[in-house]
Amino acid sequence: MSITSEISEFLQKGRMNNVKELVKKALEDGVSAKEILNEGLISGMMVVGEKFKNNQVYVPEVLIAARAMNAGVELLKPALVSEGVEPVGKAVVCTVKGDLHDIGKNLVKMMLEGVGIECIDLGVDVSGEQVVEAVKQSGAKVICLSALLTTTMTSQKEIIDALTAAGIRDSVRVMVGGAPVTQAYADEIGADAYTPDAASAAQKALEFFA
Ligand code: B1M
Repeated sequence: MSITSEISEFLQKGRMNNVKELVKKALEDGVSAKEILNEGLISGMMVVGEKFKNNQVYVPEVLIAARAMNAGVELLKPALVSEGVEPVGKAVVCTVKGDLHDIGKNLVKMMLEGVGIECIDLGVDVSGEQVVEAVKQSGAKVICLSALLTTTMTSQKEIIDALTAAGIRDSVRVMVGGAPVTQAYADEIGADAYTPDAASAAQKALEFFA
């Protein structure tokens, strides 16, 4: 088995220390940071994301895999910068105004990062003005809005309205999600995409950057 496949396997099992050791070893052996990232870390995270989507693994497994992934990425960062590997693109991620649930939002962020998308995480209880400001400052092209309450789904529309009012609606793709959100609701509020889970969100975001 190649060292990148081993990294992928350990990542899927959430074995952070093994991932760190093997990432260091791969770098020492002259494997490029890009290859370690794509063939090891990202490919492992894609497997976890797919299993999560199919209910073969659950939130804790995703969180420990993501922790292993983040540890591996940290070690790769200096080499990635010197190899000139650009992130796929930038996305703003947040839980909308009035809503404090952040577990799903964090999973979305991790999955996006897992496929190479740089995330600007605005946290929870985020207003349209904050999103507009973040988009202007970062140049992000994708926005992921999480809402877990029927009472806060409307904040997703308010954020889309704020983007329109600021004249930047057409320069971004707005993705919505969260337990009470549906495709029909996404269509109604003029979102560009609805995805039911974090893995699909990452896949959809990749399409928007293609
Ligand atoms: Co709250 N809560 N909660 N809660 N909570 C729910 C959501 C609820 C369904 C529980 C219930 O009554 N059965 C209910 C909402 C009812 C409704 O509106 N229909 C509810 C309520 C009522 C409340 C309070 C109002 C309770 C109160 O104070 N009376 C209060 C509100 C606080 C607020 O936000 N202002 C409240 C508070 C809390 C806690 C703080 C205690 C805690 C949150 C802790 C935290 O997040 N740090 C909490 C929790 C944990 C839950 C439940 C139990 C679990 C939510 C969760 O994390 N699920 C939840 C019941 C439930 O869902 N079964 C409940 C796991 C997570 C991985 O799933 O977030 O759905 P989820 O994310 C999924 C997808 O939805 C999708 O990807 C993820 C999986 O891949 N996804 C996206 C999510 N965001 C996305 C964005 C995207 C794409 C996909 O963008 C593109």
